[in-house]
Amino acid sequence: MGRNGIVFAGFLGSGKTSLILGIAKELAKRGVRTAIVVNEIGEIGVDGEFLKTTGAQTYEITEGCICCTLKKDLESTLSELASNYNPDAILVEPTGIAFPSVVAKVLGKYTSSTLIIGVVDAVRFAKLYREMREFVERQLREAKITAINKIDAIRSKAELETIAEITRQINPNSKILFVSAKTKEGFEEFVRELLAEEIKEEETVEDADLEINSITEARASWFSKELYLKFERPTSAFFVKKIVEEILNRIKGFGDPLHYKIVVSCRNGVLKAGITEKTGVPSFDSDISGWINECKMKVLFVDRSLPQEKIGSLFEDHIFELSNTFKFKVDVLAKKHDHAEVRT
Ligand SMILES: Nc1nc2c(ncn2[C@@H]2O[C@H](COP(=O)(O)OP(=O)(O)O)[C@@H](O)[C@H]2O)c(=O)[nH]1
Ligand SMILES: [Mg+2]
Repeated sequence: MGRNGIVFAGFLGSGKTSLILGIAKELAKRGVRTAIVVNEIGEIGVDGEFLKTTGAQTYEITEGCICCTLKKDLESTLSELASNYNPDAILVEPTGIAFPSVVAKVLGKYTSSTLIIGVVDAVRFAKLYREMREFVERQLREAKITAINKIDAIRSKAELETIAEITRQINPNSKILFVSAKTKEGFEEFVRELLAEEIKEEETVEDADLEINSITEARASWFSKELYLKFERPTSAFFVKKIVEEILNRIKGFGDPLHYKIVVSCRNGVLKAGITEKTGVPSFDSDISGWINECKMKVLFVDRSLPQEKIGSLFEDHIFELSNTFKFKVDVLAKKHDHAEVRT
């Protein structure tokens, strides 16, 4: 078997990381050596620790730093992992990038086959398609497989068919699969298809603008931060979950979320929670239990109506209030920027 590379395209919050997590677990079961490369908005890699729980070698490339260009960092990360880890599969999530084929082209230098998967958020498809039609179409046009995700949240078969029909018109050559990263419905077939595909990408966009992404297209702002929380006394995971929920709901109350996410990691495990719509409620992708003395908290808020400073001040005010209620001390962790493999 050669080395397979898979690029996950798709709008912010459509479920790319969740799908990668599920696939990495499946590949691990099959004994496939897997590496994951995620490219994050902001200076903090939020999902790395969450993804690392699959056992796959995980690398984060963070953006929002002037020393970075995605292409350069992707090259150096891939070259490092190819020689140090020699994986059979490399799963890449370039956060909301407009031209996945550019990423596939770079990836192709280190793999024998590359495949682009367009991830569609079934819940928000109509809204995103209405508001960012060109962006959505551009991404889907480059996909060999279109994964219509979050089918667990859609009750009507007709609605899913309509989404499929629109994506089919955008790209008649793409294979359409219905999946749920949450309930794993349709997942078996999805993984089977991924492993069966052996496609060398031919069409690539030369000199495409890597600055165009979900954030710029939606004219959104982002705020990210990494904190260290130390509780005065052992605190139930239930309350830590409550804190996370409170923060997400509070900021949502003021803003218009495209994707908010919070990852809490501690000795008990990793908790990830997120929200992708103003009308939505926080969803929990992984959980922790037991008693907690201290934890690391990484947050990323991508919002369409609040400027960065406003998100920052709302977050800071609220965490201060919560620290009084739930009795914890907060330290802001220094920003790291070493493009390194994720370590806990
Ligand atoms: N209901 C449902 N929610 C999902 C599914 N996949 C992802 N989500 C939620 O969508 C949000 C964004 O997921 P994430 O994987 O972080 O999206 P990404 O930005 O594309 O990487 C999270 O809050 C997930 O809980 C799914 O299949 N069903
Ligand atoms: Mg993600």
